[in-house]
Amino acid sequence: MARDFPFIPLSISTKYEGEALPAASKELKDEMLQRRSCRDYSEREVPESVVRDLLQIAASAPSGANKQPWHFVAVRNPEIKKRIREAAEAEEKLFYEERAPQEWLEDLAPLGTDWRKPFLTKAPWLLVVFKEIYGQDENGSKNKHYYVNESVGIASGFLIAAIHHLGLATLTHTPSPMNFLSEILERPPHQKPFLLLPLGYPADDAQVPDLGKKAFEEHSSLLK
Ligand code: IYR
Repeated sequence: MARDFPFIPLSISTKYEGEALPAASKELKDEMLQRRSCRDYSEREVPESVVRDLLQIAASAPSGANKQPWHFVAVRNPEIKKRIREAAEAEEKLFYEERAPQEWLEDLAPLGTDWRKPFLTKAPWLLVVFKEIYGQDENGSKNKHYYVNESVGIASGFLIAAIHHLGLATLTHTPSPMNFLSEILERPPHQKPFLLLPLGYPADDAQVPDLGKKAFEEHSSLLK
């Protein structure tokens, strides 16, 4: 096939043969099924190079027309984390005490959450994921982005899986509304807050709610 753009060989070769493949998938499954959203963090430092690697992994995700419609802001500065916590807790207080419908509050009850978000100052890093609703080059001209929510959701999944693989903890926190993140982090109008992820080691005494996942037949159908 004649192509107008350059192609290069795919640099993935067969990694597992025979029984090694099912053994590897089981090992990976067992590891991934240990992942939990964590709200209790240690103050132990996570090196900047680790955060850079994690964000490069997230930014390697597939995206619509390879537009990479995301921007990540990693916050370690205690003053900025404090401002984010105060703004998030103000929104959350309104959510829990006024905005949330009864059914939503009942659905959240098993999670044991409330408006207090100590993890926003305790975790050594806050990773803020922005979606870019359109692209903008240096001279200010706009270009289209495609499947933005899908793309940024996939990138966030890469990030969460990589964090877990390193034995670190995170949580997908979505204070609503979260425009305060654009103001505090001084982001341009084409970048909209998508997700807020604390990153750190879990606290030694961290606890998580005793929740289960759906059985295979409930979440998947295998047609043979
Ligand atoms: N944003 C609130 C409420 C909340 C909503 C959902 I959906 C959750 O899965 C968990 C919490 C909060 O962060 O507490």
